[in-house]
Amino acid sequence: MFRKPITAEPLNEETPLAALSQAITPTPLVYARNHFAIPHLSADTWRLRIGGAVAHPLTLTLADVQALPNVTQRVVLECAGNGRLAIQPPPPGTPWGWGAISVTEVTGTPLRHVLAQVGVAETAVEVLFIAADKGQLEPTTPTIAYARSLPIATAMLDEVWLVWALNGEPLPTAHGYPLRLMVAGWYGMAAVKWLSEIQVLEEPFGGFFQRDDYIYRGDDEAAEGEPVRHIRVRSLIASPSDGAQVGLEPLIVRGAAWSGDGVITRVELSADGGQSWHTAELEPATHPHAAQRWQWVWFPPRAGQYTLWARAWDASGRTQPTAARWNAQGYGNNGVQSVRVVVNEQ
Ligand SMILES: Nc1nc2c(c(=O)[nH]1)N[C@H]1C(S)=C(S)[C@@H](COP(=O)(O)O)O[C@H]1N2
Ligand SMILES: [Mo]
Repeated sequence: MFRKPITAEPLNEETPLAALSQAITPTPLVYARNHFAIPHLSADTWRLRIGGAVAHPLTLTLADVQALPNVTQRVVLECAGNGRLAIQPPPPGTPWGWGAISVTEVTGTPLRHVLAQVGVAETAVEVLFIAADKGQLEPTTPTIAYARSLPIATAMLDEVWLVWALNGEPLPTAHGYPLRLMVAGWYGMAAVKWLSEIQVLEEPFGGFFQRDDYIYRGDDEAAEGEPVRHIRVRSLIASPSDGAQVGLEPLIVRGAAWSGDGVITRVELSADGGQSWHTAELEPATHPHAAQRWQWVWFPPRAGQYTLWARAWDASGRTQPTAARWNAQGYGNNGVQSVRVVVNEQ
């Protein structure tokens, strides 16, 4: 299996959907999503500066960060643009099919340990994360770094980590070496890679990737101008693959489902355009931030062409629309995926 190339510069590549039938996505198959060229940093010279509205600004080495209490968690990372290609006509943005999603085991320290060391001012409203990758949005515009903020209350949650390991190994260069942020349950834009500076802010951050990008406009489930945050409930079919040819015999349909608003409570499949839905066998939610795998045995009634649909429900009662969800930048489209299957007599 390989990652599927989407764009070369900057590097954007999808996880093959077949990999979602495994509990953990193997590191070489983890999708890569970049806005700029990938920076190559050395842990020896790298430092994390923490300043702004704090009592004691700090500069930490990687060893300093790794000396803090650490946790290993299984997490879904999904790009907010995942599924954009299914919106017709596709809105502007990286043309992602369905593979901008991975499930990995990350090791890091809750951010609040670092914030406790610097002493956050009572006037703080946000925490800003500035990365080492930089570039121009247009040939005539200034060079900017990738940077995103979190509300101060979010930054203090146990589910926000400074992460240095992926699947038990140091972060690969493409995934943020030596240190990245991980915000469980939020779309991937929040998981700032190649962290170089953390600033505690007394005013909300107005940078491009905060105020202009990653905003819902014209979305029927979000307020106008609402920031993109929690991952919308989604289920994807890992096998069969789209266009598969199968025999006229029982077929095990496998996939995974996840949500940023609660664990998955049910997955249903349809092979007849939504006329009938069948409940899949669902893995229990033993890792609350990971995906849950499911399977369903389909008995094709006769030879022919079929389209398989899967939809998930989460503990908050949310589910997926059968049609693609439109908004101006194509974020959070959790409309059901269609997988075409040809059933042959033999
Ligand atoms: N510094 C930096 N961090 C970043 C990005 C980026 O371009 N630069 N892309 C973000 C987006 S949109 C996503 S979906 C995830 C992808 O993480 P991955 O490439 O490790 O899968 O990283 C996020 N963090
Ligand atoms: Mo993303």
